[in-house]
Amino acid sequence: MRASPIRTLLWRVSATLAALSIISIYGTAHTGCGSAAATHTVVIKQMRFNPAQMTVNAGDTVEWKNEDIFAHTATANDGSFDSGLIQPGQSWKTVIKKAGTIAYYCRLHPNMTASLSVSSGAEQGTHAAMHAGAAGERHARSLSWAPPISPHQIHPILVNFTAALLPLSLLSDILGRIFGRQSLHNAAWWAILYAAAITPFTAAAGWWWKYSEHATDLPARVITVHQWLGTTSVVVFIILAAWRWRFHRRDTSPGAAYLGCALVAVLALVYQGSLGGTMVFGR
Ligand SMILES: [Cu+2]
Repeated sequence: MRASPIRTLLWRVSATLAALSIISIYGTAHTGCGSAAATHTVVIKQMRFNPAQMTVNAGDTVEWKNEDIFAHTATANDGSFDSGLIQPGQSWKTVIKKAGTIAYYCRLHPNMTASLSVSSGAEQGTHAAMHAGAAGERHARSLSWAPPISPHQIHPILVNFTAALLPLSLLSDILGRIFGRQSLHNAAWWAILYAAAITPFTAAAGWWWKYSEHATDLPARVITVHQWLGTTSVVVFIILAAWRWRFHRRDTSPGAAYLGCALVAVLALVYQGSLGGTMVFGR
């Protein structure tokens, strides 16, 4: 068996991950100021809220229009509003009731941050001060880190381990056969064992997400395929690890049947990742 298709596949997966990181890092603040009309529009375009800062009066309506190619949310840091998914071409609006500075962000792309300065009417003079305050908060948010506590934070983190360990195991076995190195086969065994151990947690976090408050955001058709493919892969990973153990125990390299099945599992994992990406980044 030649390694080049696997290498190509891994290159594509790495390139995709690198591109997604760049996309999520991209999108910084833009300074602007809205008018004092009763309805205000924030345009979401190219991973930005535009204007990033807007002054409104309490009781005004703010509408978010998504003119981007990705789905986004407008979610207040203080929980006072949450749009849910705004698909490309759609919009969402809400009445802002509370005065003060409301920082908000996109739950899918936490680097997308913006704020509303909500005046009660008598506070117009403090406009500049509010903007300065909002900017400070925005920068604090982009640099701050808090332990992941909700499933929509935990699942994407665990996914990385699942996504890395299985292809790593297969690649190690293939390279082990090419170079005749037992140490590579040992690496393949441990990688598949870790993959089988961590993937149930990845799937559990996914199910937890589905039954959490954010479930309404998830597109039904995609999540159905994603959840069952994910649950099936938990079982498949455990079977693969048990199968792989039989080779490890005898210090032999796995045969074509095992490698073929592992390759199918890797391809399913790539498809699974693309479904997850579709839900997070839109189409
Ligand atoms: Cu977004």
